[in-house]
Amino acid sequence: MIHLNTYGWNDKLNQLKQESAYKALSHGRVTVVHRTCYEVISESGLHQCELTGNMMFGKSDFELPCMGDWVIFQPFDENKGIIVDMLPRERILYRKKSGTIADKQAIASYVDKAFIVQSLDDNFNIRRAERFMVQILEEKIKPILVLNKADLDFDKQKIEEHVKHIAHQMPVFFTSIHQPQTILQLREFIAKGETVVFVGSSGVGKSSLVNALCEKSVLLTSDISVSTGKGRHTSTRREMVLMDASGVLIDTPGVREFGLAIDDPDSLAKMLEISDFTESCRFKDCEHINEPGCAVLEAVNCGILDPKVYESYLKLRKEAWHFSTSEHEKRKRDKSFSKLVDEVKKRKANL
Ligand SMILES: Nc1nc2c(ncn2[C@@H]2O[C@H](COP(=O)(O)OP(=O)(O)O)[C@@H](O)[C@H]2O)c(=O)[nH]1
Ligand SMILES: [Mg+2]
Ligand SMILES: [Zn+2]
Repeated sequence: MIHLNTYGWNDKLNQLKQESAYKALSHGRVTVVHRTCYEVISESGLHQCELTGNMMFGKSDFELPCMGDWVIFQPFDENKGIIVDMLPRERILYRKKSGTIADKQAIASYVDKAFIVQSLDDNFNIRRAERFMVQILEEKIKPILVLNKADLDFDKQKIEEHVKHIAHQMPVFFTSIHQPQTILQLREFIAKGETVVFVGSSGVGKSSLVNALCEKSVLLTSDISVSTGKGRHTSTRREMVLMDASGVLIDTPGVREFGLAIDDPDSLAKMLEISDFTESCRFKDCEHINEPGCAVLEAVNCGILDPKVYESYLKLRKEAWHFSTSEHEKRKRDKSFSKLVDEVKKRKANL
């Protein structure tokens, strides 16, 4: 029998299950999603499941089950099943679908920690780290900055200076797959039953870190795919792995665009640690751009606040505003469209 506690099952989830009309059926966690097939790990093992029509009806893509979701299913045959219900989602990591503004796609749910992985070469980019951090905090997930390839030459002092302003919001680890001690430290940071997602550009060592943490080759890294020339994009590729007697690790392919899906742009000031200043602005509705008595501008001018952090704040805020307005517009549009459909139906009925 498989103990689902190691996958994060707990009393709270069990209570949620009792509220479902299907509480008598089996439950499990989605470990892989293929187009319409979901691999679900349950107490009795792995099941290949499909959704009932009801579960699909009227849903946007991002509302369908994703990796990490807890579902209720009716098993049949030896290892098949039909998903009939899904427990309310929590702590979801979204990515913006490329080319669209408000369309989001769920990467994983029930995430406890997100390791933002960057490598200590050209890849290190504090602005990008801020961006990931803000998105992750918004989802109530704990961000951790993992600076990998610490065996390479880098200026530690300079890096520490760069991450200073966000170190309160997220712990920073220096790691190398060639320095076991650093992997051990990272490992101790992952508690039993916790779910950890690895995000960051391709090539920074996410899959290598997962392998090092599991002390075996559970995932393909770019080394392997280069030498065999295949395997990198196979659909059966596993992304969720269980670490021995500990947490659940989720690898993601390099996410180039990790758009902000934030509804509350004001929370940004807090995340970037400039809310101490915003509270001292003369006007309550100060936008910190050119208002008199703006404490944020003052802090920039007298060198307390790094102008780069300030710029980053403005940029992220603009994007977040853009997102929340377009999300709002989209809802309005959907509403008026369904109204139109209703009217057409009515008119037809009257003919
Ligand atoms: N020098 C060094 N190379 C690493 C380290 N971690 C990973 N790599 C290498 O970086 C490349 C990309 O690793 P991979 O795990 O596939 O990156 P991913 O795309 O983020 O999953 C591979 O050639 C790894 O061997 C590290 O700590 N130090
Ligand atoms: Mg990888
Ligand atoms: Zn201000």
